[in-house]
Amino acid sequence: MEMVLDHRWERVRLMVGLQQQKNLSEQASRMSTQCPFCSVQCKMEVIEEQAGDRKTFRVLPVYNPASQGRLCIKGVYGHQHALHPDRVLYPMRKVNGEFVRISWPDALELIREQFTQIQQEDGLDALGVYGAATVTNEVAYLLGKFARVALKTKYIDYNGRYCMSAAASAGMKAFGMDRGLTMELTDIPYSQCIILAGTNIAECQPTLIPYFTKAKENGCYIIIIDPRETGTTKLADLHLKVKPGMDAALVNGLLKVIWEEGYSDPSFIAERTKGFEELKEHLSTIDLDDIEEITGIPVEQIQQAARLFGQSKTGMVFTARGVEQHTDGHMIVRNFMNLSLITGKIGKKGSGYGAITGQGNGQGAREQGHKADQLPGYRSIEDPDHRAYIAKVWGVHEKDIPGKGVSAYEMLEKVHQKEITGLFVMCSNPVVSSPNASLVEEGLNNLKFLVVVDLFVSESARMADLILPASSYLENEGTMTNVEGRVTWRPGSRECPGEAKHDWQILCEMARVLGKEKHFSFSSAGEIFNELRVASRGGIADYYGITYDRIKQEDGVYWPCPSLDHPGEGRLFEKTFANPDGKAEIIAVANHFPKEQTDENFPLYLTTGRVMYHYLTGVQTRRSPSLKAREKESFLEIHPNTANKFGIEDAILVKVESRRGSMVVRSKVTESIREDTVFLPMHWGDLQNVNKLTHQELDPVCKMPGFKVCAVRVGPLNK
Ligand SMILES: Nc1nc2c(c(=O)[nH]1)N[C@H]1C(S)=C(S)[C@@H](COP(=O)(O)OP(=O)(O)OC[C@H]3O[C@@H](n4cnc5c(=O)[nH]c(N)nc54)[C@H](O)[C@@H]3O)O[C@H]1N2
Ligand SMILES: Nc1nc2c(c(=O)[nH]1)N[C@H]1C(S)=C(S)[C@@H](COP(=O)(O)OP(=O)(O)OC[C@H]3O[C@@H](n4cnc5c(=O)[nH]c(N)nc54)[C@H](O)[C@@H]3O)O[C@H]1N2
Ligand code: SF4
Ligand SMILES: [Mo]
Repeated sequence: MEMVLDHRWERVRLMVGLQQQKNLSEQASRMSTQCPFCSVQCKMEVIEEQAGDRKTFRVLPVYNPASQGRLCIKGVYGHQHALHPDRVLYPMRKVNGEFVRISWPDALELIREQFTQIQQEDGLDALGVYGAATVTNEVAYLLGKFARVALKTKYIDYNGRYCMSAAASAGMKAFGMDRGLTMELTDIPYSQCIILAGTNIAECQPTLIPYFTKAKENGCYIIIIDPRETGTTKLADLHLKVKPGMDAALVNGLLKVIWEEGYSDPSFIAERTKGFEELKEHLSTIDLDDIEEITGIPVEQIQQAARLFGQSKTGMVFTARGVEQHTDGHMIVRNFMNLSLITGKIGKKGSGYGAITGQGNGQGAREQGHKADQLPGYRSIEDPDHRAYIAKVWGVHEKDIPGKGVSAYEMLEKVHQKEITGLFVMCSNPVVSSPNASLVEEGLNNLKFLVVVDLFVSESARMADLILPASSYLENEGTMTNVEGRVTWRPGSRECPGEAKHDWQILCEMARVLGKEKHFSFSSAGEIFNELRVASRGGIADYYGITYDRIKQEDGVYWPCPSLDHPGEGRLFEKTFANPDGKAEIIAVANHFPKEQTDENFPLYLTTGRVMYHYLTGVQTRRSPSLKAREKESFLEIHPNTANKFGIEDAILVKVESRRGSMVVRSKVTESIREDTVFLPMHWGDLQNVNKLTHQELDPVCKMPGFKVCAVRVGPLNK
């Protein structure tokens, strides 16, 4: 087999495989766990050995159905942050600008006093809850319940709003169900043509790459849509280097060729879908030369891609944040879904649609009711029947469950406007990860009381009045739903350091001091999961048939799984879609242009994203010596012609400015990026916080920020 990739993960596997053969000393303690980072949720053992007076740690991969025994470099070094001396070990209160250690009872009393006072002065909705999709299903479930039952506030949302909300809302509308992958990973090698749009799997879910190389060995043709060359584009047979934000238009071109040249599937369209007539009419107004002009992709390449996908018997479309994090992300994703629908390439072996999830529990945390408009089981907080069902599970009156709140960024705007005056943040770093970060920082400064629950004093925790110490993946038991929609179980295999507590314990204790103990009397994650199962029963994301025992015995169980004897559904939509009439919804999508355009003052597009060695805002990976050494600082990817035009040499410090702010970063001059575009990774804070540049416009449907396009200018720092 010809290796088309720089298989960094392969070398890592080799390395850990060799380690595996070494004998373990008798004192070795083996911690069974899952990686704290991406959605593949690779399984591993972290082995702690005493060598004289030194402790050593090494990591062995363990087979699970998604990772198939692979680990990437982040997984291999994940324990370095979890065991780092910077871990927050005690509750810490800010006194005269300095953090001082306080006891748990004092911390809880402070929360009771401040939350009560804020709600008395400013109303119940003056408290906001900000969660994350890195927490377990149990914690996501409990956070939603905590906001509605213990705090009685309508304001709860989470960082997944910045992550997958466009794919989630598009899946719900088009298919009637939002499960990232509509197929199993093991279906990928059977696909004859794969489109990867705005997804950098080689750096973001590296252990999935072998599924794609296997498909290539089987003759699959891979088309990649990305403004940059990445680890993933090395897989491409055809790379469409699209102008950022112009994917909807590009897909209109593909759809037009597929329809006009007869590659659509008329019987699938007639029997399984609705809305095609509207799309057909829309396609008749699309002009391929226009599409070439606005997307930067030549007509011949559009035709080539459309013909290859159209003519293949099987085919898959995968998207990720590159096409979702736009001010029209919902509609862009809908257009990619149109591609699967008009060609009938979904619901059968070798075909399907995949919106690749990001965080470890990116899928599960968006189902358990910790979104502004949602109740557990993917239920709607506005549906009277759904409310009544959950009220019964929670033992409260339906009318006491608050209504719909607002999205993550809108909540932070309310903080800025002093409508929300107390904020509880669990497992997120919003001053680095939110768009228009300066406004967010200003807002957090205005708060009467900010509590941050974290492993470290992150950039956001630094601003808190109270920091609570959380447990890490090595310590905290619970379930995570992986990229495939498979529910996995991660044991807690280490004692919490210092006085750190599990997120669920912290929520239960806070509920107790707030007088809501009877609704939160859980003594283990497993007990919470059992309530979650019942709460999800009958909902779209039905976990009722999944138990800890089953997950352990079966190595994970797919949802939906409505009963104990149900096997769980790997491949979805084989016979019917989940919309009430069983049909998928096709929709006409306009040629979207990004909200912020370039001009004389800000002549370049900025797009943002990830690198292999760091994770999200970098709070964890910047504390891992082995990862940090591989990518020490942020960088600006810029094309040589563009660099030349703006007087920028390679590896010098440059200033990048947008209409909202500026940052300083080192240049990386490379032909791998379009001339009209520069790229910055998102993993650094403060002076290198890329979100000082990004804008606050949100998608009207799903409220996703437009992280992937804004207008900037660049120049040498010392001019
Ligand atoms: N190493 C690493 N892995 C991660 C993470 C991490 O931080 N680091 N984070 C995890 C999380 S939470 C997530 S959400 C996922 C994200 O996974 P991805 O979405 O794959 O990652 P990104 O780098 O944000 O964006 C993917 C690609 O989109 C391209 N892109 C930018 N603008 C456009 C555009 O307008 N159109 C198109 N077609 N492409 C565009 C970028 O060049 C980039 O290569 O990764 C997960 N895995
Ligand atoms: N410009 C730009 N901005 C982006 C993106 C982009 O592509 N471009 N991507 C967006 C995406 S996809 C995402 S997902 C967001 C992520 O944005 P954030 O949610 O801010 O990301 P993290 O860095 O994962 O922050 C998690 C914090 O929780 C802590 N933590 C880790 N594990 C635990 C735990 O078990 N319990 C508790 N209590 N704390 C824990 C970590 O130490 C860290 O401080 O960023 C978004 N922002
Ligand atoms: S970062 Fe993702 S691919 Fe890498 S080891 Fe962790 S879960 Fe696996
Ligand atoms: Mo994400």
